[in-house]
Amino acid sequence: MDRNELIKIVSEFDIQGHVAEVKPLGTGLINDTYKVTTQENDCADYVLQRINHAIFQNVDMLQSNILAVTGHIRKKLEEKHESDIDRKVLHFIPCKSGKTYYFDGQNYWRIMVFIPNAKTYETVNPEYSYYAGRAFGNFEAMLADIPEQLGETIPNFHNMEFRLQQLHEAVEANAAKRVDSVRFYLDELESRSQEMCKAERLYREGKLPKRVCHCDTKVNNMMFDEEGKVLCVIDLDTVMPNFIFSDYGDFMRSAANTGEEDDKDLDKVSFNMEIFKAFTKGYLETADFLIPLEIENLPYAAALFPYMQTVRFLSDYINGDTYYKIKYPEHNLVRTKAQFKLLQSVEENTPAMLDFIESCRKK
Ligand code: GN1
Ligand code: MG
Repeated sequence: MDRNELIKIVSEFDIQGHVAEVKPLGTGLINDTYKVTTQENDCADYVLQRINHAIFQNVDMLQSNILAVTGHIRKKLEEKHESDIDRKVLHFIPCKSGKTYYFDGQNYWRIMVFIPNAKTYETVNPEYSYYAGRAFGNFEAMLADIPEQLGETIPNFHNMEFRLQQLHEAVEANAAKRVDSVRFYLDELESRSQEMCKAERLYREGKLPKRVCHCDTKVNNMMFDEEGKVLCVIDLDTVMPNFIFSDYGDFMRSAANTGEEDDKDLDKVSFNMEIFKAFTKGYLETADFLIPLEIENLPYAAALFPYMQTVRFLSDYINGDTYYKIKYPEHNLVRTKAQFKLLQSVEENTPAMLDFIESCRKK
């Protein structure tokens, strides 16, 4: 989309100032994100996003979830007399018709205020990871008493049984004729399927609760300030009721990987126990609502997410790359292999993880 078209879309919103520049921002795999710089020094800059409505099909639900969440967090921060609130919670600007998004006939757009002097990272050190753990525990704690009932913006998003069913359907259809080349991974995934669907079973048995979670806690979805403290959590599209394993597990998957999510060099991929320890410590300090079953299963969560992501990347590869943005033809296969390698490393570290969690609980 060219600059003038983007500026035209920005003009549909009630923003302050005049647009100087619109440039792509971030590395998300789903929505398209742009930074909108304004000409005036005393006006905020903005973030413009094209919502991927093939994936988020109910845009009204999506936006009302986000508004409920940001409104509730803002209220909590105000009650605590926090400073710098505008950098600690996202602020969406309505469009001129009053809606929280603009539909141009084809695409859905939204705008939020750009948070100044904040950074995102693709990797973090243990110190930042500790702050991140505290931030996600705190995020979930703040949302524990949200009065609105949030909708599932992507039905069954982190439902492992459902993701395996999708994989089975992909294999059955074999649309891109790739199934034969990935048998090894299919067998490896199958042999773990019972264990990995444990959360769904515990939920059905009434033992495991769902809570309001973020559900996309990749490390690059947090904004850090100049000192490495977390200002806020961004990318709120997937905030919905889920097991806390989602937030814990997806952060571990993205931050405690010594390699890249899509590393071609599998020797670089392994589970970083220092990041795990720092995050877990921070998380357990603020997530004071957790029940023992949730705490005991944090290592399960750390395995579940590379497992689920292997299933999702592999399904997309088999389907012929219809979901995730790819940079080259075999990208989803490379991602599959890297996530599977991470899973194996998590499995090797599980006894040590259990010991560490036990030691935190004794304190
Ligand atoms: C997607 O939008 P982004 O890039 O932050 C995906 C996550 C995956 C992640 C893998 C809505 O997140 O679930 O874990 O890619 N989001 C959606 O990198 O599917
Ligand atoms: Mg993102």
